[in-house]
Amino acid sequence: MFEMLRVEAKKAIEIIEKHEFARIYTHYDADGISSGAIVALALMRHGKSVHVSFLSGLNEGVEEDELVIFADMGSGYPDILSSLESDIIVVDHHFPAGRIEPKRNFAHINPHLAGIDGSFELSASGTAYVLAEEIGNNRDLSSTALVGIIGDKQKITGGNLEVIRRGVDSGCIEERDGIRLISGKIRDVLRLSLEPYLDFYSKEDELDDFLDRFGIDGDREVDELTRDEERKLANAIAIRILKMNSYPGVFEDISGRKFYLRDELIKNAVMLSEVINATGRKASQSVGFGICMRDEGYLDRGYELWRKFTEEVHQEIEKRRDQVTEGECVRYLIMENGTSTGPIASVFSRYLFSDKPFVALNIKRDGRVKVSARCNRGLADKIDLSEVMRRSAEKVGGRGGGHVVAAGANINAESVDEFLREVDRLCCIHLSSS
Ligand SMILES: [Mn+2]
Repeated sequence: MFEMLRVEAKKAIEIIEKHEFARIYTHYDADGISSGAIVALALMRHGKSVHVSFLSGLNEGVEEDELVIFADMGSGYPDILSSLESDIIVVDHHFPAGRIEPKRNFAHINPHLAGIDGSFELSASGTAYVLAEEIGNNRDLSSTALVGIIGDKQKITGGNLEVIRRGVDSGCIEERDGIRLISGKIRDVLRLSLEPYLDFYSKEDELDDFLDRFGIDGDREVDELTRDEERKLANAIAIRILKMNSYPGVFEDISGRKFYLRDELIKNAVMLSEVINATGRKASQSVGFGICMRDEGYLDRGYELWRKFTEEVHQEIEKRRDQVTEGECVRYLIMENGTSTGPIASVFSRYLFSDKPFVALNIKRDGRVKVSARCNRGLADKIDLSEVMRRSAEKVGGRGGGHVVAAGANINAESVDEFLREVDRLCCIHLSSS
């Protein structure tokens, strides 16, 4: 399955061998942090030294160096790649846009260029794992790849399944039947979970009724449930999700298999991914990176950031769900100095408003606007949000892109109205032309 990726990975290794040092730029989300850790560990084990920086996008400004490696970013920015006086390796799964004319040595490891669906079937972390496996004996890093697979809400199929299979074969990933949930007592998990989102956060009485009705002991640890207890819980969650008018695919997305990771500091793969994601969202990527590098010193801080971030997102969801504006073909929410837009847009588009794409805008004090657009896979057959974000942002002098189901943009505050009109118009065109 990875033959074509491995050809490009071999090219990357030829470039790596010319250098003693690599500057690594990676994205600040769970897929980016885990990709960065996989590449960094593989290079360090191979005797190279590295420096890792986290960016929210490539437009943030990148320093040239002898060897620059981009992880979970790069493929969508051919102009920037073409302008750098550096040897460049891109390890990405975003859809490649435009022609890259590299000034020096260049390798582009991207599933889309190798016959694999990078939107759903191979994350950047999985792509980084393919490179790591080519560099040396790095099979244990397959468990780190799961952080990005889960973080990017990818499917456990295709390339991702192949990465997991390698981990299972080498004993570092343990697969169990069940649903993928965070760790903790059932009561806390149901209240705090964002994937699935179950709308219990400040509804403690409703949660008690729910547990009673299904005969579930809320004090049991999710990671220690018997098969029967697990089945009962899964059934109750499925019913809850159905009643919320969610996108029907959400239950399928979390059920079937769950994963425990022998070599990681946090054994439950979902919990690990959530903690890493939270560190990025709270601008403490180095904590998440440290946890991916398996340095125990970062663990307590990671859990603390996770708790804080998760509670903030729940509070923001409850505060904002009545402020949502209905467009023709999208819904949107405009926040000023809000918390991060991505997690809120994800929950809204998958659980609370699943019939249209959702766009969350956060206007920051400096007048810049961070935009996150999300839709569920049911809508993705018709709408390509990466194109919608790219074109709408370009129309107002900003920049956008991403994935079919999860995309983003950066624009200026004065162009919000025009931008949203264009987003709505393009979504309508996508919907009607399919
Ligand atoms: Mn990614």
